Amino acid sequence: MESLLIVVVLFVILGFGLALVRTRAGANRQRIDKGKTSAIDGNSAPEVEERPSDQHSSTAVTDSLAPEAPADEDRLAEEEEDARETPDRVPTAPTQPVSMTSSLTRSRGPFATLFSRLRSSDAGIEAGEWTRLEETLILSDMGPGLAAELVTDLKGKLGKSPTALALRQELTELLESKFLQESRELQFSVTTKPSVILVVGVNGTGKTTTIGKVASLLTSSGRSVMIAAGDTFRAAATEQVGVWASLTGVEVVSGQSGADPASVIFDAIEHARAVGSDVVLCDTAGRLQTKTNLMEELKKIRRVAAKSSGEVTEVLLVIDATTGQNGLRQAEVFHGAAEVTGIVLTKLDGSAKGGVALAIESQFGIPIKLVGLGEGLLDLAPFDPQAFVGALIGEESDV
Ligand SMILES: Nc1nc2c(ncn2[C@@H]2O[C@H](COP(=O)(O)OP(=O)(O)O)[C@@H](O)[C@H]2O)c(=O)[nH]1
Ligand SMILES: [Mg+2]
Repeated sequence: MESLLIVVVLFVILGFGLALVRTRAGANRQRIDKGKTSAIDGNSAPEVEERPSDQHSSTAVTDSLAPEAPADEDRLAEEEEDARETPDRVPTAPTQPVSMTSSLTRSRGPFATLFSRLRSSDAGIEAGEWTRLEETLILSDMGPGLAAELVTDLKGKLGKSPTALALRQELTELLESKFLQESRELQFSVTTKPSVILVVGVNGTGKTTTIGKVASLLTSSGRSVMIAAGDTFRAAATEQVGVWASLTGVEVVSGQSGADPASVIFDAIEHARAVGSDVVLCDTAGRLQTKTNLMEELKKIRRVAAKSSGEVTEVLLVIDATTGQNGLRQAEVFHGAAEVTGIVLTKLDGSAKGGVALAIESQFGIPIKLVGLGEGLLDLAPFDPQAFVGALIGEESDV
């Protein structure tokens, strides 16, 4: 009898415990759902599907231009291949801007070591140091070809055994001279509204984050901005873009998950035109440059956007500086598919390989326009070659 009582009491306690756990889980789920909804609702994003006339016009354009459908298997393979897949992080508040010098600390490390060793030798640098300089240039991801060319040029100009100071000065001049582009400003149409900025690149490079940062930059300079949620592949992509938009107070136009991205972007541009927005920032899904179908999809996005009533003034390729030399291949293929007008080099704060910027610009002549220096809203800076070279190889006082 006594043991029966104990069993009954145990059951009652267990039941009560289970009920408590369920209630907590339910409360959590509700909180997360609420967060999702408010991110989208907060921007009162017009659903493209709710505007039949727009939908019709864009379908007509996209259908006539349609290449073969991109294979979803490619997307999945791509997601699996890409170990740097986006963790869907968004900032909760703007941060203080980060300086290029503090961001490139890791890139600068090998140069600082090299120059501090060279400085200790009064008699000019020794033969073996040229090899170390070349290695340091390669380590910073300028690429072996460019590194060898720089060392040959330096030897030609300075002789075999220059002082560390002379070497640093000449290296600075040479590196700066490799950045040939004069205009790094974002371009806007003077005749057509809206100006359209397509943002493209491989997975996880920072496209969506860059869109949030650029939206902040443009709205603070008085432009009215709209975001087209053109990454219709990843389920959380629209939500992510919505959070960035709510931080900057701009409207998002999105389509349904899996919708044709070209169509969503077209509709967003037409909507922006109708309400008089100055600029449409178009997010796109990440794609590996090796996937032909996805690059075809990108060409289609470019063509369809060009047929809209806006004007495509920029195609920004977002490259993760930590990818190093692969960035060169990305620049080549994306440029071939979408006529890239500028590079945004992100994650310079976490990279020891900032030199890829130099390799890309000197090889393809595409200007580096902006650099990402962190995850916050303000961690975006115009690219300044002199500041970049100074931050990369260290200040003169370091030598
Ligand atoms: N450290 C650093 N992280 C960045 C930068 N830009 C983006 N990220 C991070 O990179 C990850 C992927 O960014 P996301 O914008 O989602 O990439 P997307 O897939 O190209 O749209 C996120 O965790 C971002 O916070 C940057 O300039 N510096
Ligand atoms: Mg994204």
